[in-house]
Amino acid sequence: MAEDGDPPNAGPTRQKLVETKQRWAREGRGLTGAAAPPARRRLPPGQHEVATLPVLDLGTHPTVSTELWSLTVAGCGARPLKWDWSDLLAQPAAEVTADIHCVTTWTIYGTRWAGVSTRHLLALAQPRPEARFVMLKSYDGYSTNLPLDRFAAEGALIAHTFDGRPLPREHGGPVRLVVPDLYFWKSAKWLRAITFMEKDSPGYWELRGYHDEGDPWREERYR
Ligand SMILES: Nc1nc2c(c(=O)[nH]1)N[C@H]1C(S)=C(S)[C@@H](COP(=O)(O)O)O[C@H]1N2
Ligand SMILES: [Mo]
Repeated sequence: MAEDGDPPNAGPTRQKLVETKQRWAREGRGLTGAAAPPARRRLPPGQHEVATLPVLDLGTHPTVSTELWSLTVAGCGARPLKWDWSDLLAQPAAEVTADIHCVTTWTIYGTRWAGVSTRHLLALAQPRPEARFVMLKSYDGYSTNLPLDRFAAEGALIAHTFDGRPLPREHGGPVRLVVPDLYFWKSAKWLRAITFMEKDSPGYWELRGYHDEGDPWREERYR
């Protein structure tokens, strides 16, 4: 009865165990039915959750009325655009709900923004394919650079609304960028210009030791 290679004391007990296990295999015993590995954690490495959006900037909150605000878009052969407030409101509206991660280690879950998608802006401006980076410039003298594909990511907005209300001045109103996939310093408040670039060039914090790309999931805080 014993097959080749069976230990000499293999007997009826072991046979029963083998049959039971074969039945379990046929029945799929222990399978949860979960198709995918568990979703990745919500908090990027080194972050902690806060309940409300802090105010962080260089210390001056420029007063930019909606009458005086404008956004200039240029570079890399893009059709030069200059939007005033009514131009901005005339664009198709986009909304996003996103977790925001700041390099100073706070994270806030589920912030709600509305505005115009950067993809829509790109479709209008049509920079040449050589455009690989973007520089953002703000009314307080701030600037920040990011790769064009990060700027163009799903969920990236030129935002005029936060939490269902006009974006408050301290959070960059009337208009700021929101790029949820990168640390929040890439999301320029009081946005006034977007320039497409072939070659990368550092912005305010990037000149002062911050990472060039700033992906929170790769913990790209500093250079
Ligand atoms: N124009 C401008 N944009 C800015 C900054 C700034 O100083 N000036 N600070 C950046 C940093 S470091 C952070 S964390 C976020 C903070 O945005 P909040 O004040 O709305 O939370 O804005 C970013 N955008
Ligand atoms: Mo920040």
